[in-house]
Amino acid sequence: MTDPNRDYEQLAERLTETGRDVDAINRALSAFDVETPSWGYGDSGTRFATFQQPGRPRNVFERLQDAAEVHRLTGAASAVALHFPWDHVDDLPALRSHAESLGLRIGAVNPNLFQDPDYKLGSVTHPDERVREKAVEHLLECVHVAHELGSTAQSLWLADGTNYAGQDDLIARRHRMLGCLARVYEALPPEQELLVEYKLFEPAFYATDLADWGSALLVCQKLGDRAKVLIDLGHHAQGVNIEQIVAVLDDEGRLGGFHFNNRKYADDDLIVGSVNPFELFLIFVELTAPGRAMPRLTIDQSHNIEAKVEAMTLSVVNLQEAYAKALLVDRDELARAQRARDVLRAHEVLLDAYGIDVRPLCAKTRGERGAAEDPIRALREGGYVERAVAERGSAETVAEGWGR
Ligand code: RM4
Ligand code: MN
Ligand code: MN
Repeated sequence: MTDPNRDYEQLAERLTETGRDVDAINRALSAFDVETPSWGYGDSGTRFATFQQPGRPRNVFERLQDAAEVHRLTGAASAVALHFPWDHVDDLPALRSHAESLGLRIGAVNPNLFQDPDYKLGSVTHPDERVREKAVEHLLECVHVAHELGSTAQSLWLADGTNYAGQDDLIARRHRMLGCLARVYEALPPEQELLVEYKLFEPAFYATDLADWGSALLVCQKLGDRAKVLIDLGHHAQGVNIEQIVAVLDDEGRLGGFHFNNRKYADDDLIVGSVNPFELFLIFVELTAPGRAMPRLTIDQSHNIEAKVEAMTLSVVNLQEAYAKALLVDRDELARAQRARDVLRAHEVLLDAYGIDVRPLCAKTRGERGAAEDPIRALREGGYVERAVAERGSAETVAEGWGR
Protein backbone atom coordinates (compact mmCIF):
# COMPACT_ATOMS: atom_id res chain seq x y z
CA MET A 1 0.00 0.00 0.00
CA THR A 2 1.34 3.45 -0.84
CA ASP A 3 1.65 6.23 1.70
CA PRO A 4 -0.48 9.19 0.46
CA ASN A 5 1.69 11.74 2.23
CA ARG A 6 4.88 10.40 0.73
CA ASP A 7 3.25 10.32 -2.72
CA TYR A 8 2.28 13.96 -2.29
CA GLU A 9 5.75 15.03 -1.09
CA GLN A 10 7.39 13.32 -4.05
CA LEU A 11 4.98 14.91 -6.50
CA ALA A 12 5.31 18.38 -4.95
CA GLU A 13 9.08 18.10 -5.13
CA ARG A 14 9.01 17.09 -8.77
CA LEU A 15 6.58 19.87 -9.64
CA THR A 16 8.71 22.46 -7.85
CA GLU A 17 11.82 21.23 -9.64
CA THR A 18 10.06 21.71 -12.98
CA GLY A 19 9.20 25.31 -12.12
CA ARG A 20 5.60 24.92 -10.95
CA ASP A 21 4.26 26.99 -8.07
CA VAL A 22 2.80 24.24 -5.91
CA ASP A 23 1.24 26.63 -3.39
CA ALA A 24 -0.60 28.53 -6.12
CA ILE A 25 -1.80 25.23 -7.60
CA ASN A 26 -3.03 24.10 -4.17
CA ARG A 27 -4.87 27.39 -3.67
CA ALA A 28 -6.58 27.17 -7.06
CA LEU A 29 -7.51 23.55 -6.48
CA SER A 30 -9.01 24.25 -3.11
CA ALA A 31 -11.18 27.04 -4.56
CA PHE A 32 -12.56 24.66 -7.22
CA ASP A 33 -16.31 24.18 -6.91
CA VAL A 34 -19.04 22.64 -9.03
CA GLU A 35 -22.81 22.41 -8.84
CA THR A 36 -24.35 18.99 -8.68
CA PRO A 37 -27.84 18.45 -10.13
CA SER A 38 -30.75 17.50 -7.90
CA TRP A 39 -32.03 15.36 -10.78
CA GLY A 40 -28.85 13.29 -10.73
CA TYR A 41 -29.77 11.93 -7.30
CA GLY A 42 -33.39 11.01 -8.01
CA ASP A 43 -34.87 8.44 -10.34
CA SER A 44 -33.81 8.58 -13.93
CA GLY A 45 -33.96 6.12 -16.74
CA THR A 46 -33.97 5.50 -20.41
CA ARG A 47 -37.13 5.50 -22.47
CA PHE A 48 -37.28 1.77 -21.77
CA ALA A 49 -37.24 1.66 -17.97
CA THR A 50 -36.32 3.43 -14.76
CA PHE A 51 -34.61 1.28 -12.15
CA GLN A 52 -35.31 2.68 -8.71
CA GLN A 53 -32.44 2.26 -6.32
CA PRO A 54 -32.73 1.34 -2.64
CA GLY A 55 -32.42 4.42 -0.43
CA ARG A 56 -33.24 6.81 -3.25
CA PRO A 57 -34.26 10.27 -2.06
CA ARG A 58 -38.03 10.74 -1.89
CA ASN A 59 -38.10 14.52 -2.26
CA VAL A 60 -35.91 17.55 -2.84
CA PHE A 61 -34.96 17.76 0.84
CA GLU A 62 -33.45 14.28 0.64
CA ARG A 63 -31.85 15.03 -2.72
CA LEU A 64 -30.10 17.95 -0.99
CA GLN A 65 -28.97 15.59 1.78
CA ASP A 66 -27.30 13.39 -0.83
CA ALA A 67 -25.70 16.45 -2.39
CA ALA A 68 -24.39 17.48 1.03
CA GLU A 69 -22.75 14.07 1.40
CA VAL A 70 -21.01 14.52 -1.98
CA HIS A 71 -19.82 17.94 -0.83
CA ARG A 72 -18.64 16.55 2.54
CA LEU A 73 -16.58 13.90 0.74
CA THR A 74 -15.14 16.05 -2.04
CA GLY A 75 -15.11 19.58 -0.57
CA ALA A 76 -15.92 20.85 -4.05
CA ALA A 77 -19.67 20.61 -4.60
CA SER A 78 -21.18 23.34 -2.48
CA ALA A 79 -24.12 24.22 -4.76
CA VAL A 80 -27.05 22.24 -6.09
CA ALA A 81 -28.82 23.01 -9.35
CA LEU A 82 -32.57 22.52 -9.11
CA HIS A 83 -35.15 21.57 -11.73
CA PHE A 84 -38.76 22.79 -11.63
CA PRO A 85 -41.40 21.47 -11.21
CA TRP A 86 -39.43 18.32 -10.23
CA ASP A 87 -38.14 20.15 -7.13
CA HIS A 88 -41.32 22.09 -6.45
CA VAL A 89 -42.15 22.91 -2.80
CA ASP A 90 -44.75 25.29 -1.40
CA ASP A 91 -42.37 26.68 1.19
CA LEU A 92 -39.37 28.13 -0.66
CA PRO A 93 -37.75 29.74 2.42
CA ALA A 94 -37.83 26.32 4.13
CA LEU A 95 -36.04 24.78 1.15
CA ARG A 96 -33.45 27.53 1.17
CA SER A 97 -32.73 27.19 4.87
CA HIS A 98 -32.60 23.40 4.58
CA ALA A 99 -29.88 23.81 1.94
CA GLU A 100 -28.02 26.33 4.08
CA SER A 101 -28.24 24.13 7.17
CA LEU A 102 -26.50 21.43 5.12
CA GLY A 103 -23.72 23.83 4.12
CA LEU A 104 -25.08 24.15 0.59
CA ARG A 105 -26.41 26.90 -1.60
CA ILE A 106 -28.85 26.73 -4.48
CA GLY A 107 -27.22 26.77 -7.89
CA ALA A 108 -28.91 27.43 -11.20
CA VAL A 109 -32.67 27.02 -11.51
CA ASN A 110 -33.66 24.84 -14.47
CA PRO A 111 -37.15 25.38 -15.85
CA ASN A 112 -38.84 22.36 -17.39
CA LEU A 113 -40.58 23.00 -20.70
CA PHE A 114 -40.51 19.43 -21.96
CA GLN A 115 -42.92 17.22 -20.06
CA ASP A 116 -46.32 18.89 -20.10
CA PRO A 117 -48.54 17.42 -22.85
CA ASP A 118 -49.15 20.98 -24.11
CA TYR A 119 -45.51 21.11 -25.23
CA LYS A 120 -45.80 18.31 -27.75
CA LEU A 121 -45.15 20.72 -30.63
CA GLY A 122 -42.92 23.10 -28.70
CA SER A 123 -42.98 25.53 -25.79
CA VAL A 124 -41.72 29.05 -26.54
CA THR A 125 -41.73 28.18 -30.26
CA HIS A 126 -45.19 26.62 -30.24
CA PRO A 127 -47.53 27.81 -33.02
CA ASP A 128 -50.33 28.47 -30.50
CA GLU A 129 -50.04 31.63 -28.48
CA ARG A 130 -51.78 29.99 -25.51
CA VAL A 131 -49.01 27.42 -25.16
CA ARG A 132 -46.30 30.04 -25.53
CA GLU A 133 -47.95 32.09 -22.79
CA LYS A 134 -48.01 29.04 -20.54
CA ALA A 135 -44.30 28.50 -21.18
CA VAL A 136 -43.47 32.15 -20.44
CA GLU A 137 -45.51 31.95 -17.26
CA HIS A 138 -43.46 28.96 -16.09
CA LEU A 139 -40.23 30.76 -16.95
CA LEU A 140 -41.33 33.83 -15.00
CA GLU A 141 -42.32 31.64 -12.08
CA CYS A 142 -38.80 30.16 -12.15
CA VAL A 143 -37.31 33.67 -12.04
CA HIS A 144 -39.32 34.26 -8.87
CA VAL A 145 -38.34 30.87 -7.42
CA ALA A 146 -34.65 31.56 -8.06
CA HIS A 147 -34.91 34.93 -6.38
CA GLU A 148 -36.49 33.37 -3.28
CA LEU A 149 -33.86 30.65 -3.15
CA GLY A 150 -30.88 32.97 -3.59
CA SER A 151 -30.03 31.46 -6.97
CA THR A 152 -28.26 33.62 -9.54
CA ALA A 153 -29.08 31.86 -12.80
CA GLN A 154 -31.81 30.49 -14.97
CA SER A 155 -30.45 27.58 -16.95
CA LEU A 156 -32.68 27.00 -19.92
CA TRP A 157 -32.76 23.99 -22.16
CA LEU A 158 -35.52 23.80 -24.75
CA ALA A 159 -36.76 20.51 -26.11
CA ASP A 160 -38.37 22.50 -28.91
CA GLY A 161 -37.97 21.37 -32.47
CA THR A 162 -39.64 19.54 -35.32
CA ASN A 163 -39.55 15.91 -36.35
CA TYR A 164 -40.41 16.25 -40.02
CA ALA A 165 -39.39 18.61 -42.80
CA GLY A 166 -42.29 20.91 -43.52
CA GLN A 167 -43.84 20.45 -40.06
CA ASP A 168 -43.51 24.15 -39.22
CA ASP A 169 -41.81 27.29 -40.48
CA LEU A 170 -38.31 27.31 -38.97
CA ILE A 171 -37.94 31.08 -38.89
CA ALA A 172 -41.45 31.68 -37.52
CA ARG A 173 -40.49 29.35 -34.66
CA ARG A 174 -37.31 31.30 -34.09
CA HIS A 175 -39.16 34.61 -33.94
CA ARG A 176 -41.70 33.20 -31.48
CA MET A 177 -38.83 32.00 -29.28
CA LEU A 178 -37.06 35.37 -29.40
CA GLY A 179 -40.28 37.16 -28.44
CA CYS A 180 -40.86 34.92 -25.42
CA LEU A 181 -37.26 34.92 -24.21
CA ALA A 182 -37.05 38.73 -24.45
CA ARG A 183 -39.93 38.95 -21.97
CA VAL A 184 -38.20 36.57 -19.57
CA TYR A 185 -34.89 38.38 -19.92
CA GLU A 186 -36.58 41.70 -19.11
CA ALA A 187 -37.99 40.18 -15.92
CA LEU A 188 -34.62 38.99 -14.58
CA PRO A 189 -33.56 40.70 -11.37
CA PRO A 190 -30.03 42.12 -11.58
CA GLU A 191 -28.42 39.19 -9.75
CA GLN A 192 -29.70 36.61 -12.23
CA GLU A 193 -28.30 35.62 -15.59
CA LEU A 194 -29.90 33.56 -18.33
CA LEU A 195 -27.93 30.54 -19.49
CA VAL A 196 -29.02 29.22 -22.86
CA GLU A 197 -28.27 25.59 -23.64
CA TYR A 198 -28.30 24.11 -27.13
CA LYS A 199 -28.58 20.57 -28.42
CA LEU A 200 -28.30 19.16 -31.91
CA PHE A 201 -30.84 16.38 -31.55
CA GLU A 202 -33.40 14.76 -29.28
CA PRO A 203 -36.26 14.86 -28.56
CA ALA A 204 -36.68 16.59 -31.93
CA PHE A 205 -35.17 14.60 -34.75
CA TYR A 206 -35.43 16.88 -37.77
CA ALA A 207 -34.61 20.38 -36.51
CA THR A 208 -33.91 21.43 -32.95
CA ASP A 209 -34.81 25.10 -32.50
CA LEU A 210 -31.52 25.81 -30.69
CA ALA A 211 -29.30 23.25 -32.32
CA ASP A 212 -25.82 24.62 -31.83
CA TRP A 213 -23.64 27.12 -29.99
CA GLY A 214 -23.88 29.63 -32.81
CA SER A 215 -27.68 29.71 -32.74
CA ALA A 216 -27.61 30.02 -28.96
CA LEU A 217 -25.03 32.81 -29.15
CA LEU A 218 -27.14 34.78 -31.64
CA VAL A 219 -30.11 34.56 -29.26
CA CYS A 220 -27.97 35.71 -26.33
CA GLN A 221 -26.58 38.64 -28.32
CA LYS A 222 -30.12 39.77 -29.07
CA LEU A 223 -31.25 39.43 -25.46
CA GLY A 224 -28.47 41.28 -23.65
CA ASP A 225 -25.22 40.96 -21.71
CA ARG A 226 -26.58 38.70 -19.02
CA ALA A 227 -27.63 36.03 -21.52
CA LYS A 228 -24.86 33.51 -22.03
CA VAL A 229 -24.37 30.16 -23.70
CA LEU A 230 -24.18 26.93 -21.73
CA ILE A 231 -22.27 23.98 -23.16
CA ASP A 232 -23.46 20.45 -22.41
CA LEU A 233 -20.88 17.87 -23.41
CA GLY A 234 -23.48 15.47 -24.79
CA HIS A 235 -25.22 17.89 -27.12
CA HIS A 236 -22.98 17.97 -30.18
CA ALA A 237 -22.39 15.94 -33.28
CA GLN A 238 -19.67 13.34 -32.89
CA GLY A 239 -16.19 14.77 -33.25
CA VAL A 240 -17.04 18.43 -32.62
CA ASN A 241 -14.13 20.27 -31.01
CA ILE A 242 -15.72 21.41 -27.76
CA GLU A 243 -12.60 23.06 -26.37
CA GLN A 244 -12.63 25.39 -29.36
CA ILE A 245 -16.25 26.33 -28.60
CA VAL A 246 -15.12 27.17 -25.05
CA ALA A 247 -12.41 29.46 -26.38
CA VAL A 248 -14.65 31.24 -28.89
CA LEU A 249 -17.51 31.81 -26.45
CA ASP A 250 -15.11 33.08 -23.81
CA ASP A 251 -13.57 35.45 -26.34
CA GLU A 252 -17.07 36.85 -26.96
CA GLY A 253 -17.74 37.16 -23.21
CA ARG A 254 -20.62 34.70 -23.58
CA LEU A 255 -19.42 31.52 -21.94
CA GLY A 256 -22.08 31.07 -19.27
CA GLY A 257 -21.41 27.61 -18.02
CA PHE A 258 -20.99 23.91 -18.47
CA HIS A 259 -23.08 20.81 -18.11
CA PHE A 260 -20.54 18.07 -17.55
CA ASN A 261 -21.18 14.46 -18.41
CA ASN A 262 -19.69 12.04 -20.91
CA ARG A 263 -20.98 10.16 -23.85
CA LYS A 264 -20.04 7.42 -26.21
CA TYR A 265 -22.84 7.83 -28.73
CA ALA A 266 -25.50 10.48 -28.07
CA ASP A 267 -26.60 12.43 -24.97
CA ASP A 268 -25.65 9.48 -22.79
CA ASP A 269 -25.21 11.48 -19.56
CA LEU A 270 -22.55 9.09 -18.25
CA ILE A 271 -20.05 9.99 -15.54
CA VAL A 272 -17.86 12.89 -16.67
CA GLY A 273 -14.38 11.70 -17.63
CA SER A 274 -15.47 8.08 -18.00
CA VAL A 275 -15.30 7.96 -21.80
CA ASN A 276 -12.94 10.69 -22.90
CA PRO A 277 -10.76 12.05 -20.08
CA PHE A 278 -8.33 13.66 -22.52
CA GLU A 279 -11.09 15.80 -24.02
CA LEU A 280 -12.10 16.82 -20.51
CA PHE A 281 -8.51 17.83 -19.78
CA LEU A 282 -8.34 19.88 -22.99
CA ILE A 283 -11.56 21.65 -22.02
CA PHE A 284 -9.99 22.59 -18.69
CA VAL A 285 -6.85 23.73 -20.48
CA GLU A 286 -9.04 26.25 -22.29
CA LEU A 287 -11.04 27.15 -19.18
CA THR A 288 -7.82 27.90 -17.28
CA ALA A 289 -6.03 29.79 -20.04
CA PRO A 290 -4.43 33.01 -18.75
CA GLY A 291 -6.91 35.84 -18.35
CA ARG A 292 -10.01 33.63 -18.35
CA ALA A 293 -12.52 33.50 -15.52
CA MET A 294 -14.08 30.16 -14.66
CA PRO A 295 -17.75 30.02 -15.68
CA ARG A 296 -20.44 28.19 -13.72
CA LEU A 297 -19.62 24.48 -13.71
CA THR A 298 -22.45 22.01 -13.29
CA ILE A 299 -22.76 18.26 -13.56
CA ASP A 300 -25.73 17.14 -15.68
CA GLN A 301 -25.93 13.37 -15.54
CA SER A 302 -28.47 10.58 -15.24
CA HIS A 303 -27.26 7.58 -13.31
CA ASN A 304 -29.36 4.71 -14.50
CA ILE A 305 -27.53 1.59 -13.35
CA GLU A 306 -24.72 2.96 -11.19
CA ALA A 307 -25.04 3.87 -7.50
CA LYS A 308 -26.07 7.50 -7.54
CA VAL A 309 -24.21 9.14 -4.65
CA GLU A 310 -21.10 7.22 -5.59
CA ALA A 311 -21.45 8.23 -9.25
CA MET A 312 -21.77 11.89 -8.31
CA THR A 313 -18.78 11.68 -5.97
CA LEU A 314 -16.64 10.08 -8.68
CA SER A 315 -17.78 12.78 -11.12
CA VAL A 316 -16.58 15.57 -8.82
CA VAL A 317 -13.28 13.74 -8.28
CA ASN A 318 -12.82 13.34 -12.05
CA LEU A 319 -13.44 17.06 -12.52
CA GLN A 320 -10.95 17.95 -9.78
CA GLU A 321 -8.32 15.80 -11.46
CA ALA A 322 -8.91 17.23 -14.94
CA TYR A 323 -8.71 20.73 -13.47
CA ALA A 324 -5.52 19.90 -11.54
CA LYS A 325 -3.84 18.58 -14.69
CA ALA A 326 -4.80 21.74 -16.57
CA LEU A 327 -3.20 23.81 -13.79
CA LEU A 328 0.04 21.94 -14.40
CA VAL A 329 0.35 23.03 -18.02
CA ASP A 330 3.57 25.00 -18.36
CA ARG A 331 2.05 28.09 -19.99
CA ASP A 332 5.40 29.85 -20.54
CA GLU A 333 6.85 26.85 -22.30
CA LEU A 334 3.68 26.50 -24.34
CA ALA A 335 3.90 30.13 -25.44
CA ARG A 336 7.60 29.66 -26.27
CA ALA A 337 6.90 26.58 -28.37
CA GLN A 338 4.09 28.36 -30.19
CA ARG A 339 6.33 31.35 -30.88
CA ALA A 340 9.03 29.01 -32.18
CA ARG A 341 6.40 27.39 -34.46
CA ASP A 342 7.38 24.10 -32.84
CA VAL A 343 4.25 22.09 -33.45
CA LEU A 344 5.14 18.98 -31.51
CA ARG A 345 6.87 20.70 -28.59
CA ALA A 346 3.68 22.70 -28.01
CA HIS A 347 1.61 19.55 -28.11
CA GLU A 348 4.09 17.80 -25.84
CA VAL A 349 3.66 20.52 -23.20
CA LEU A 350 0.02 19.49 -22.95
CA LEU A 351 0.88 15.79 -22.89
CA ASP A 352 3.43 16.44 -20.12
CA ALA A 353 0.73 17.89 -17.87
CA TYR A 354 -1.83 15.26 -18.82
CA GLY A 355 0.64 12.50 -18.00
CA ILE A 356 1.15 13.57 -14.40
CA ASP A 357 -0.66 11.52 -11.77
CA VAL A 358 -2.39 14.30 -9.84
CA ARG A 359 -4.28 12.05 -7.44
CA PRO A 360 -1.93 12.72 -4.48
CA LEU A 361 -2.31 16.47 -5.07
CA CYS A 362 -6.11 16.30 -5.14
CA ALA A 363 -6.18 14.01 -2.11
CA LYS A 364 -4.01 16.43 -0.16
CA THR A 365 -6.18 19.43 -1.07
CA ARG A 366 -9.35 17.59 -0.14
CA GLY A 367 -7.84 16.56 3.18
CA GLU A 368 -6.85 20.14 3.93
CA ARG A 369 -10.42 21.27 3.26
CA GLY A 370 -11.77 18.73 5.72
CA ALA A 371 -13.05 16.47 2.95
CA ALA A 372 -11.98 12.90 2.26
CA GLU A 373 -8.58 12.08 0.79
CA ASP A 374 -10.19 9.07 -0.88
CA PRO A 375 -13.87 10.05 -1.29
CA ILE A 376 -15.18 6.82 -2.82
CA ARG A 377 -13.57 4.71 -0.13
CA ALA A 378 -14.81 7.07 2.59
CA LEU A 379 -18.32 6.83 1.15
CA ARG A 380 -18.21 3.06 1.07
CA GLU A 381 -16.82 2.82 4.60
CA GLY A 382 -18.93 5.60 6.11
CA GLY A 383 -22.29 3.84 5.83
CA TYR A 384 -24.17 6.83 4.36
CA VAL A 385 -25.97 4.78 1.75
CA GLU A 386 -26.89 2.07 4.26
CA ARG A 387 -28.36 4.71 6.57
CA ALA A 388 -30.33 6.20 3.68
CA VAL A 389 -31.73 2.76 2.83
CA ALA A 390 -32.77 2.27 6.47
CA GLU A 391 -34.49 5.65 6.61
CA ARG A 392 -35.96 5.90 3.15
CA GLY A 393 -36.77 2.32 2.30
CA SER A 394 -35.08 -0.36 0.28
CA ALA A 395 -37.61 -1.12 -2.45
CA GLU A 396 -35.79 -1.65 -5.70
CA THR A 397 -38.44 -1.46 -8.37
CA VAL A 398 -38.89 -0.48 -11.97
CA ALA A 399 -41.06 2.57 -12.47
CA GLU A 400 -42.19 5.14 -14.96
CA GLY A 401 -40.84 8.66 -15.19
CA TRP A 402 -37.69 10.25 -13.91
CA GLY A 403 -36.24 13.37 -12.36
CA ARG A 404 -37.73 13.00 -8.91
C1 RM4 B 1 -31.45 17.70 -21.31
C2 RM4 B 1 -30.53 18.87 -21.03
C3 RM4 B 1 -30.94 19.66 -19.82
C4 RM4 B 1 -31.42 18.82 -18.68
C5 RM4 B 1 -32.38 17.76 -19.15
C6 RM4 B 1 -32.84 16.88 -18.02
O1 RM4 B 1 -30.89 16.84 -22.25
O2 RM4 B 1 -29.22 18.43 -20.91
O3 RM4 B 1 -29.87 20.44 -19.39
O4 RM4 B 1 -32.09 19.69 -17.83
O5 RM4 B 1 -31.78 16.99 -20.17
MN1 MN C 1 -27.77 19.76 -19.92
MN1 MN D 1 -28.51 16.65 -22.03
